[in-house]
Amino acid sequence: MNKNLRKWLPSTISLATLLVLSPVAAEESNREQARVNFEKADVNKDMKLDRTEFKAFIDLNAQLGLGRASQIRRFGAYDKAFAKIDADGDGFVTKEEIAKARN
Ligand SMILES: [Ca+2]
Ligand SMILES: [Ca+2]
Repeated sequence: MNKNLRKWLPSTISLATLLVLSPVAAEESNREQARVNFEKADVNKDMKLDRTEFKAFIDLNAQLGLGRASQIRRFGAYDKAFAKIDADGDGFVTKEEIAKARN
């Protein structure tokens, strides 16, 4: 029994590692997608999103099922989400503010 357990343990560990690691990899590609969407939505290329650009950003993310974008779109909660992410309240959201809001 113990012998078998010892034999199986390493593969159990690597499987567990895999299960833990794959969501991280998915998270990474989601971040990459969100970055691409940010640039698409940033029509005037000032590296920040106003309310109109932010709505486009959320819609792009929602299409890909990223984060909470689908919920924001479904409930039309763009303004609420914008206010939450716009930490300094200057009426624009930056990549940094989005990154912080995610944590
Ligand atoms: Ca912009
Ligand atoms: Ca801001």
